[in-house]
Parts: sequence; structure tokens; C-alpha cells
Amino acid sequence: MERRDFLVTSAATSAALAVGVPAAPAAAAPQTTTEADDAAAPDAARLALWYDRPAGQWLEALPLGNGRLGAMVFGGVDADRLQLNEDTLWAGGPYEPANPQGLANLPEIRRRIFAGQWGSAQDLINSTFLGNPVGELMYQTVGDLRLTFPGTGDVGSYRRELDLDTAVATTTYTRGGVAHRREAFASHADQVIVVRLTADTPGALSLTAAFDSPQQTQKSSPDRITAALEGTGQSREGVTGRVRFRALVRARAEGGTVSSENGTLTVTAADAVTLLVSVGTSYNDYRDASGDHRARAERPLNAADTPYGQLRARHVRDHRALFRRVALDLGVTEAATAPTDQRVAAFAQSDDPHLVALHYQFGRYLLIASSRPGTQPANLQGIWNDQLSPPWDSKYTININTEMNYWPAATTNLLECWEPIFALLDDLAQAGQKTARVHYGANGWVAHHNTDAWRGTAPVDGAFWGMWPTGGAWLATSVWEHYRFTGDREALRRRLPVVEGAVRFFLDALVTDPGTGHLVTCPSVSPENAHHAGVSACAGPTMDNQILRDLFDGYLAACDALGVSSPYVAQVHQARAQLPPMKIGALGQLQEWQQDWDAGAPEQQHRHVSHLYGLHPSNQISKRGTPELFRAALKTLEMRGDAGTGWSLAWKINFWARAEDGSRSYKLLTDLLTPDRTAPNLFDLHPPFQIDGNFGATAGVTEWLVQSHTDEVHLLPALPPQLPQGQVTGLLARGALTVDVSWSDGALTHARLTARRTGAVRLRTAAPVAVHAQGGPRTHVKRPENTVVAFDARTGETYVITPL
Ligand code: FUC
Repeated sequence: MERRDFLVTSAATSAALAVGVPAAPAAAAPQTTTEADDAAAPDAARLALWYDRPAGQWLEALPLGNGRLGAMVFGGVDADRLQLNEDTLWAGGPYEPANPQGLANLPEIRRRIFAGQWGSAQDLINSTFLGNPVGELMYQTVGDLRLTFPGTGDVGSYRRELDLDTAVATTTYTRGGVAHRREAFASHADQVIVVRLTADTPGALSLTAAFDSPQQTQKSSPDRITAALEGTGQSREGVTGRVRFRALVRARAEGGTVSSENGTLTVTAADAVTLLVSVGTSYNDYRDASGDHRARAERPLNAADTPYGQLRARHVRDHRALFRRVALDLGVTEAATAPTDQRVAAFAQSDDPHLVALHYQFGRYLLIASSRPGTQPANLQGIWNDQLSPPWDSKYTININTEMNYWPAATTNLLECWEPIFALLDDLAQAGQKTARVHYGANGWVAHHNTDAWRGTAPVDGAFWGMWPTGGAWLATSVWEHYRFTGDREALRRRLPVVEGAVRFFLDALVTDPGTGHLVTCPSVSPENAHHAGVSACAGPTMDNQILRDLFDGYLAACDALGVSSPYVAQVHQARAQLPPMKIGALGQLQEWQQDWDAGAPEQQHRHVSHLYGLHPSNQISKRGTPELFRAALKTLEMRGDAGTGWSLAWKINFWARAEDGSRSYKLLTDLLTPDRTAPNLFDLHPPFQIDGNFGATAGVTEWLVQSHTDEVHLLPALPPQLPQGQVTGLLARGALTVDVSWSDGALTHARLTARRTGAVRLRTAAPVAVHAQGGPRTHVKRPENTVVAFDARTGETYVITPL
């Protein structure tokens, strides 16, 4: 096979293998790695996005982020642009959205739904039940740092790239015989964005640097080496803008001179220049935006008074400690030598397995760059947004998009990056109490289909989209899921009240469907899908029942695991038993609603496939656990078809992986890796840009290699025939296991399971395997099936799996 002749292993991959993938629990300090020479690897095998010309538009620019600060680097020659974000710069300020009219109208809304008057129920929701304001607030850009370079002469040897292994963006070119190099990174360790400019000729560097912003701002020069921008996030939706922000850029030059006047920095005839960019906002939390944005901007700049080499080394070390936990090697072909945008355009017709790995690792890179402990969760655009009114406000859509953002967090060994979701849950569990009380007269807390920096929890936008009470419950299922991956009892104990609050809401707010006697959500929708023209309002859609089963089961299991006696346990058991079961419709499909409306629903190919939540991310439908429902789910997938938005395709990659159909799943990735769904900079396109598809695809590719949703570890459950050989290290499986797998000719050759906790392991493979404790004798296993082994694993022990 042609690919084999070209096969090389990247330096990044071999370095990761050499240091070993830490099997330590996430809370432990991650293993640090030695600094490998960035340039040592053969070009094609590197994990880098690269281009032979500057970015002409935003979707060609390269994203940097430290979880909080984001920058999009354009890499221009005469003028460069770094578009800047800070993850707490949102329009508006604290507000209380609960609608006091809501509760009085709830009985009539419910009556109309149970009477089959769904349209008029929807009208009544629109006129009485939506939050105030009816829309939430948007995430906004800080603006741009603009650099101008007075050089003349011919430009040659241009290249710009983003190295995923160092998280450094580099632009190099020659101009008038002088070689120039610019490096940029967003340092988590030092909380600044750093730009380093060098040239091979002393005194050859002259430039200006100034901010520019679509916000209402003032520019100034606070001292002779610093320029500043100051403003306040906009007033929108009738909510006064409260987030003040300040951006600073400071120049440190070697040789030459620096001056700052009226907000413009000028560097003349320097040998090298380091620019430090800092942004602070006044956002403290969802109730309070009165922080000291100026001090927050200044502090990191003062602290970062460190030689460039040290700043860079600290940044690279911090990034690699997360990034290098997972290495995926699918081989490298000649196709990998082309610029990244050309590879995307050619992917469907080429043999480019390395692009699969690059896109996969780009998803992990983006999660590291947009979500760290203490930051806001990744929103619809992560943290990267150049607008004041971005698509869907670049907020948190919690009827799929935000959850999808975090699908790869556990499986790809980035548990720390999941933390912002648990902080968001803490907020929603507070903010959502008022909505629960005012709209439903219920205890506990509720959040509907969207939220924002102010933790809006009311139904918004319109009943058709917003009347969905299960968004908070879906997020709350993360608590038990985290425990399944980590066995972290302390985290579970801390988070149990949030889960209990969600449970209590539904104990109060579920109602008996007079038609069926089941306990149902009402009013609700099956996210954004109409069952009759223009009407989505309904009672007890399938997805709600599935989410509630997971919420209730997780709560009961958590109480059990922690030995907590809860006054709600009996009630939860009872409510769970009364939820509507999943149903198979006349076409053999899994019904989206209690009624068999699917065949007549107006949008047969609708992008949401909400009722297959049971297949993924949940495990209520599985190939061996529920074969009939599994077949019905596949029928539904066929009926919905393969078309869709970026995130819809990404979800289908996961569905087909759970269906154990690697070929179909790979086909969906191929559909995603086209210029219509993947921008030149590999950002996922809904279109427009929406980051969920990046994260969803990374999660889906992981599902090809390792699955553990049914509490057995399944190695290579959906390996696409297009990827006959490769290896992956460092994936996490439920049961606190770290998993490495190698395969050749489509079959497992070697695997390692490292137990981070003592416990029973059940392992499924395509063919029978032997198990050895590393360096030890063959482990005694039970064989409940020919291709399933069961054994007890001990903390810290690695088990080597080989074909028999
Ligand atoms: C949901 C989806 C849309 C879009 C939006 C942000 O409403 O139905 O496709 O992704 O979120």
C-alpha cells in the first residue's frame, strides 16, 4: 500500500510516547515534558496548520487561547492583525429574567397541550411564559491589535503556521533581503498574549502597534512603552452594559527606541521586540460586574517582565502537560505536505489519514485554549468572536451545542478543561431557582435551552425553540458522568446538591399525562423540531424522558456511592418508573414524541436528532443491551439522512460509532472535512462558524477507538476500514482507566489499560485476548464471552492486552 512507503512517525508523537502518558488522576500535577526541538520533526508529520499566504479573512486566521484570552492571528506582512477576546466580555449586566405572568398561565398552557391544541398552547407561551428580556445577552469582541510595518522590498518565502504541540503561531518571510519571524502565543501560565518579532539583521525592526475596536472605546498611552484601550460592553436587550474592559499592549525592544503617544506604540530600528498584550474586565460573576478591570489588565503585564525565552518555555510546558496526554498516529501520506486549506479541499478524493489526526488534535487544542479551570465554559464560538452581534449571540445553547463542546473532555484526557461546566452548573443551580419558582411554582432549579454570562435560565427566543425545560438537567448529568470516568468521590459529594436541585425541580414540575398516565414534562419541545407545521410544543418528548432517566439514575447512584441518605430517594424511584418508555413507531423508527408523529413531521431531515440522545451520549440504547431499540435508532438515523449542519454531522459521527459502523462514521467525517463544513483554519462551519462540530468530531473519532458507555471497555469498536493501522495512547475510559491501543491490518495488535483506581474491568475485543500485568505473569481472567475478559485491576497497575 502506497501509504506505508511514506509512513513516518512525528517527533511530537514519539516524544509523547517516550515520556509516557500520565495515568495520574486529573487533580494531580500533570507530568511535565522536556522541550523537544519544535523544528525537528519532518514537516508533513507535524501537528501544524500552515498556509503559504496571510489570512485574508477571519476564518483563515489562526486561533490562540489560554482559556480566558483569545487571539486570532492574521500574519500579514505590511500590517498584521490580532483580533482579541476576553471570555467575560459580554453585553449587558446582571438581570433577572423570571416572568411573573408565567405561573398563572401554566395550567392553561398544559390544558391546551393535553387537549391537542399545541399551536394555541405555543401562542400562549409566547405571550405569557417567556423570560424578560425575551432574548439573552451576547458575547462580544474586545477589538484588534493592529501592527504596521514600514518595510519595502520584495516579499519571499512566506509561511504562517499554528503548531498544535507548542500552541505557538509563527509567521516567517523575507523582505528586501531581511528574514523576519513573528511568534505569538496566549500564555495560561502568565495570563498574557505574547508576540515576539525578530529579524536576521540588527536594527531592521520598525513597527507601530495600536488597538482598534468596533466597541465604543477610548485609546491612550499610559506610559512611554504601553498603549491602552478602554470601553464597556454594550447595552442590549434593554439591559445596561456593565462589563468594563481595558486592553494593554506593552513593547519591550532590544536595540532601537520605543515611544507611545495617543494610544499608538512606535518601535524604531530595533533588533528584536516582545509585545505583551493583557485584557482585564470588571466581571466578577453572574451577579456582579464591579471588579477592577484596570488592575486586572495591569497585573499580568507587570508580572510578565521576564525574558522572552522563559515566557515561551513556561507556556509550552503548560500546554504540553495537557496536549501530550493523547497521541494519535494514523500514518502520514504525501497528501500531508500541502497547506492545510488545500488538504481540506482535497480530503474526500485523497488518502490523508494525517488530516484526520490533525483535525482530531485541533479539537483537543481548542478545548485547552478555550476552557481552563476558573474560566467561562467554551461558548458557541469557544472564545473566538470578532463581532458585537455574533451568530446566535455566541452564547451557550444547552439543547445540544454546549454539551457537545465537552464530549471530548473526559475521553481525550482533558478533565481539567471540563471544570468550567461544573462552575456553570453551580451558577445555574442558583440562578435557576427563581425561574423554577416563578414559572412553575417548583422547588429546585431549572434552565431552558440557552444561557449566557448572566446565567439566564428562563425560556427565551420564542416558544418554538425556548420552551424546553431540560437543558439544565442535561448539563447536570455531567456530574455522574465525571464520577464514572474518575471515581472522584470528593467531586461527586461537592456536586451532589446541584444534581439534587435539578431532581427536585422535576419531582415538582412533572405532570401526569391524562392520555397515558405517564409522568411528563409539559410544556416542552423536542429541541427545535416541529411535529406539525410551525409547532413544536408538546408533552414528554422522548429526549426529555431519556435525560430524566439519566438524571434520576445518576442521582440515585450518587447517593448510593456516597452513602448519603436522601429524603427524595423513594420519590425519585417512583417518578422514574412512571416516565414514558421509549417507543418504536410504525416505520420501525424510534419515536421522537410520545405520539407516532415522525413520518408526518414537516422536516424529515431535521438537524437535531434529539431522541437519539439515548444512543449517544447516553447508553439507554445499545447494540447488545437493547437490540430492538438499537435497530429502531438505526432506522431513525437512516430516515434523518446524512446531511446537516457541522454539529449535526459531528453528532452523526458519534451515532454511527455507537452503531459500531466505522465505515459510515468515517463517511460522516468526510462530509464534515469539506470546505462547506470546515473553514481554512479548520474551524467548524454550521455554517457560520460554530465550534461544537470541532469538539463533536474529536469525540466521535475517539468513539472509533475506545468506548466504555456500557461499563465495559470496548477496544476498536468502530475502526473505519480506511484506517487499517495506527496507534493511540492516553485515552480515558469509564472505570478510571487510561487506554492505549495499537492496530494493524484493521486488527488489534497491542493495548494497555492503566487503572487509576482499583476495580473490576470488563474488556471487549473483536478477537480473544490475553492479559498480563506489566512485567508480571498472565493475569487470571474470566471469559464471560469468547471476546470478553473480566478481571480485577489494581490502582497504578498497567495491564498489557495481546491477541491470543
Ligand atoms: C441550536 C441549533 C442551531 C444552532 C444554534 C446555535 O438552536 O438548532 O442549528 O446551532 O443552536
